[in-house]
Amino acid sequence: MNLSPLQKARYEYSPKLPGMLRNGISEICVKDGAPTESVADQDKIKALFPNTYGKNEITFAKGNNTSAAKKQVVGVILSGGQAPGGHNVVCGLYDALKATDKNNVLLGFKGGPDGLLKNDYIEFDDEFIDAYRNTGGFDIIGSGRTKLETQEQFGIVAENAKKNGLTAIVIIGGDDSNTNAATLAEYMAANNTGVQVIGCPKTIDGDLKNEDIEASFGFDTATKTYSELIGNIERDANSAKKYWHFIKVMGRSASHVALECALETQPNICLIGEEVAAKKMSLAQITNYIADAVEKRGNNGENFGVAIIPEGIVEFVPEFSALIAEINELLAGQKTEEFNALPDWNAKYDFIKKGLTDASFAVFDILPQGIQQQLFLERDPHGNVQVSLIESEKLFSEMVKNELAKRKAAGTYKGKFGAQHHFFGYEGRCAFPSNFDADYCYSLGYNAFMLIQYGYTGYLSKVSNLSKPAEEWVAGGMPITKMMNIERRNGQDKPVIRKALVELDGAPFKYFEAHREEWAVKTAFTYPGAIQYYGPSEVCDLTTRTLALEKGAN
Ligand code: FBP
Repeated sequence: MNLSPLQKARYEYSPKLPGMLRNGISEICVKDGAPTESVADQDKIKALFPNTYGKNEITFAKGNNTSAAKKQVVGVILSGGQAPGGHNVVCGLYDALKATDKNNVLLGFKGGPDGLLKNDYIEFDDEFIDAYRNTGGFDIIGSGRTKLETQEQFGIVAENAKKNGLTAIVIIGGDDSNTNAATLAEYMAANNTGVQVIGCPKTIDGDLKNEDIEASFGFDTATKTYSELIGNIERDANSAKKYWHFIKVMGRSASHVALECALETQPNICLIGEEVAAKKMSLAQITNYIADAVEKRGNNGENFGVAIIPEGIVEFVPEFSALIAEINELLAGQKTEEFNALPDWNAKYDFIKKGLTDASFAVFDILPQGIQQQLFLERDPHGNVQVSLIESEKLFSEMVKNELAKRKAAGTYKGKFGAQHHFFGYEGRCAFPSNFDADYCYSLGYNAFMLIQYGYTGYLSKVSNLSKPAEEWVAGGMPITKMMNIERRNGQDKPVIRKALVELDGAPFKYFEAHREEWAVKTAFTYPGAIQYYGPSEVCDLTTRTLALEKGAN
């Protein structure tokens, strides 16, 4: 096989473990912490998780390993969107399992939760694992988005676990997947299957975190990758001085990715969905906010700039969410066929006008035609608008263009406006993990096995103190139920992990808020450059500005 020089070099990289896990398996003991409670709805969550609720947080420490000797057969899945470092979670898990007893077995179930349902797996060995160390992607076993949530599915998983003699299952996933890990753990415990379930916090979106889980893995590498690209674009903008670049970045719901990229690159504009929702901003207000910066810069002779738009932004605009809900209603059931049979866009436009309330039609009517058509034509299998496909970078640039034309006619805007559009998402999800993600993920996997070995179930592998060097990281476990509350999903009350949105009184947003007026008008770009894997630690091992600010940096 032809390997790139970096790939070869990364195979040789030894991920750093937290100091407390470095003395070898026989030197890892458990320190019990306090019992836990769910973030809200304690009585309801307790009633739904009688076997796994309220357990103690734990940390590992250097000391005599007192876990019972037992042959372990562990199954692992990768679940949901790719995130850099997933391979290292599997490698860390494998290494800890084999270091404990070389007869232990790790099975990788293919294609995400489907692999557990179809009993489709491979058994890992050294050669297999070595080909994936410190590499990006989830191709080691693939991933999938099937939700493991029904009793019937749990029954099938339990059956397959029994067939393979599984003692534990590790689910590497985001908030939904770890919610399912908690429910599966409860099912396995309630049915005395003897199968433990452990979760690992993954998602580039950064929205699976709380005071215990400081970061989900992949966020560091993905945001560094996007920030490199945004910095390069900023330099191009500042060189050519002729374009405004509208850059959409991934993050299905929360705006953590956009915020981190803004902290790294100091663009002129960065929208934050959570702020838009809190201030109940309309599309026109957002447009004016961007147009004001373009106007001020243009009138200073700077007809260029960079605006970062989070992928999930439109769902945070109240009038837009109302419009989407009405469109979903308008085309429910048979009406989609009726709509599709209309001969041309004019006829469809009339149908839409008749079907929407005046308020929603007014919102619809100010959208560029391309976006209007997107709302009606690209629908998911349930007939709903696919909000994630909306090209919000084009939506806002078009609306800004129209607003600037009005300002030009009124004589207030004297500049020129030309736009370029970008979407950075898939570019970052499978990058070679940064040293931080390589170390963090390996530690999460290694630690997940220690939780298994010590008999825990329904726990999330937890590695904290992450803004410090790895030596000082703290390894342990947190009951997943601690992160749960009851939310309304598809018309039903469900126990779910609470998604971590950007906190408007949190240090990262406050820092951004304090600087953004200056960045909007001045050219204050910063250029993070490419991820560095080799070189001084302060260049290669540093994690995100978000985490640094959360931990008290200036
Ligand atoms: P997870 O929450 O599963 O980690 O996925 C996050 C994400 O990368 C989002 O940022 C993005 O909106 C979504 O996945 C895209 O997923 P897909 O490639 O399946 O359409």
